[in-house]
Amino acid sequence: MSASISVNPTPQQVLSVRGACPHDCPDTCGLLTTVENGLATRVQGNPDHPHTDGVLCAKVSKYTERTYHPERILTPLKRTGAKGRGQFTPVTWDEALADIAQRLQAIAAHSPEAILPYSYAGTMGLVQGESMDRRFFHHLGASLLDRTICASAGGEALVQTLGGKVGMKVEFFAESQLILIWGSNSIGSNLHFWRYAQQAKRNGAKLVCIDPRKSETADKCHEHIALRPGTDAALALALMHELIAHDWLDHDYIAQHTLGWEQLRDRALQWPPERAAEVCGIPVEQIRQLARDYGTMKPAAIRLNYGMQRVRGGGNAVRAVACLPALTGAWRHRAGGMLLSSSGQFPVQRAALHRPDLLAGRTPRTINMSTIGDDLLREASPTFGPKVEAVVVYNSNPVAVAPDSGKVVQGFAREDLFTVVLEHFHTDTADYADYILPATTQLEHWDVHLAYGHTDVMLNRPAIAPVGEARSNAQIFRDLAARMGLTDPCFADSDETLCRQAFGNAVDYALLESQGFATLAGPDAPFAEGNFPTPSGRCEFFSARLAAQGMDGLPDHVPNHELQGTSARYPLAMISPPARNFLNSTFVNVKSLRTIEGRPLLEMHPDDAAARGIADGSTVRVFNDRGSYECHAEVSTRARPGVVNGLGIWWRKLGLNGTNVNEVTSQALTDLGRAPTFYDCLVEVEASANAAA
Ligand SMILES: Nc1nc2c(c(=O)[nH]1)N[C@H]1C(S)=C(S)[C@@H](COP(=O)(O)OP(=O)(O)OC[C@H]3O[C@@H](n4cnc5c(=O)[nH]c(N)nc54)[C@H](O)[C@@H]3O)O[C@H]1N2
Ligand SMILES: Nc1nc2c(c(=O)[nH]1)N[C@H]1C(S)=C(S)[C@@H](COP(=O)(O)OP(=O)(O)OC[C@H]3O[C@@H](n4cnc5c(=O)[nH]c(N)nc54)[C@H](O)[C@@H]3O)O[C@H]1N2
Ligand code: SF4
Ligand SMILES: [Mo]
Repeated sequence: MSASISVNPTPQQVLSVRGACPHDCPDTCGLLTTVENGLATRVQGNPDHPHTDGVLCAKVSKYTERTYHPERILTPLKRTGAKGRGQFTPVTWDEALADIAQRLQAIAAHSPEAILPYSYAGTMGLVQGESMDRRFFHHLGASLLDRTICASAGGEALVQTLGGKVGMKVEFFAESQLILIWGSNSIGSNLHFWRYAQQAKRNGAKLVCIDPRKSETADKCHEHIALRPGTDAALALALMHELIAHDWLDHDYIAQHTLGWEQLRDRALQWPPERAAEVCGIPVEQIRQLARDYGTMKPAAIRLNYGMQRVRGGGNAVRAVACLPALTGAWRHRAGGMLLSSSGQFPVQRAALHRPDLLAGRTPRTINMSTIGDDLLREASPTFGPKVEAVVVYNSNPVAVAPDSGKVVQGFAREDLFTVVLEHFHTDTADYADYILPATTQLEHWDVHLAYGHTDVMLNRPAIAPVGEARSNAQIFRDLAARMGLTDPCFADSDETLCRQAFGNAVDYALLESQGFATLAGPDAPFAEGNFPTPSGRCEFFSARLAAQGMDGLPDHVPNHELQGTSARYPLAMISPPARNFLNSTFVNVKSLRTIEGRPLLEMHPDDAAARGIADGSTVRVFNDRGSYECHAEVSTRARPGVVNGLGIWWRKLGLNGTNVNEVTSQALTDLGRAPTFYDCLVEVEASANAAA
């Protein structure tokens, strides 16, 4: 391959520049951007990166459409209209930076914790996501943000059970005989794993999908187990019950490499398949068959994704599933075991990147990003601390993606809140900004990435010059630091220097530069001989650390906060999984992708629709005490009876009547990890009074 690489493409050249996909997706693909005369003309998958194999999803194949979008923000903007109206006027960088620096400094002088950074994984890059920004806010002594909105229930469950975000190498799923795809729509959200699963299928493997929704992935598996949302732990405990009853156990592995077997056995024996069938709402025979398959087909692998942990008992559910491979000794084989996230395997030098020493002994309060609605509305108090006076948002669109959006909107609409948003586009959140600062995209800046669905470090080189006056996030925080006169040399580190600091000597940077990726070393079957990164070195069925916090040391079924049968007013359980052509709320404004998605919709089983007189395609109102969401009904067996699927996450202003699905979701948190419970949500649905044609 002729990859001539240049950082500053000069005119009259055709270049092919290696990068990495920045999006919050397990696949972290290698990109190859064609640049002609300084313009990016095509973005393709890097054929030399094995996991990418030259293939991108539809979303990122459209990256030039997103990059050169006519609505791209090209200059700093200052608000001229009321908050939320989206009325702004262009200002110079000098004017914006001077005013922002002065406002933040004034707040920091009396109450640094009244400043709140708010960011997530709009880019997963370590430089544009967690480097200069952290240094800047640490220096100020701003509030810390608990970044829980996606994965912290499952993440905490893995830490407590396996010792970290660790698991199988994704490529070995191709050699499995049985694959359980559990709480994951792989075709939509983990395409490159699905390619390995397809290889396994061609080699004769059986694929089982465990998901309340009949997703595209469920369509392509041999079996689909459509359990009720929030009942996965009950299913996992019943599987354990059957493994015990039929002695499909690896006694030697259990004795040598696990902790708490006797207690777990007693717990599992309380879960005969009949009991779980009742809780999960599935046939008992399906559970028995699944247990037989899991107990007898080898090697057996589980691909969990985060879908199951967005309910009250999400942490326990992941813990219960994570016990299964140790019971059967599946870990002995490289094609056995499980994978939820591989991110804990990467030797990120976070102290070097974040520089927590800049806190200089201060311990600011921590605010949970999942309760931003309530927290922006809280007054000062001894328990909460000062009222939030300034929020700086980057790599996130909380007005669209955070739960209970009625509250979030109210919070961001506060006249006395100073809001700065670093963005590419006029998102729902940007509409509430006092200043919008134009940020570069992945094609325009340096970054370095870990992945949560494979084990390669990826380097991203800029392919084109910044569009308009855009600056990288790191540059913007560097500029703000300079305005404030911060002299620590760490505020002068360039983006490329930050790339090198992210892994220090733990990764061969020369290799990253020459081939665009570097594969982490590590055994093919990491837990074949135990060696779990837990305190005991074993797979911890029983977690002494949880017990010490007064929690259940064993996994259990923890029922949803909003349990069906307990509310006559809101009888339907709603889940809101991702739409295939959006990535969370990113890409909703890319017309070609929005056209494929069509319109905001709610999948509803024909029985539930008929009982409410709702016709396919009609406009409906989905509501509960928190709010009301308007969308189109899609009457379909993709939804199981009693459960509706509100596919996410539309921009409010591009949806119907300025609403999206998070109008109805709640700020209640999970059992572990302080995470949101998006899929633990009761609603009612009715034909909309506004039913337009
Ligand atoms: N195309 C696309 N890809 C994405 C995203 C996107 O928005 N669009 N989002 C990205 C992000 S941020 C993440 S975190 C990842 C992973 O994101 P995930 O949230 O894991 O998303 P999915 O892979 O769609 O899998 C979720 C599946 O879980 C199912 N589900 C819902 N409730 C339950 C339950 O209680 N039990 C079980 N067993 N299943 C349940 C849903 O129906 C859905 O099919 O995907 C990433 N990839
Ligand atoms: N109802 C419901 N709600 C959900 C979910 C669900 O399944 N159901 N999923 C949840 C999950 S898993 C997640 S991860 C969250 C995701 O929520 P967010 O992390 O907020 O993700 P996005 O909606 O993709 O918004 C990311 C924003 O970052 C911007 N961005 C991208 N790159 C850069 C950059 O380099 N610089 C700057 N300044 N900005 C950039 C993009 O333009 C985009 O507007 O949503 C959660 N919300
Ligand atoms: S969103 Fe995922 S599948 Fe699509 S290009 Fe990025 S990493 Fe690859
Ligand atoms: Mo996520």
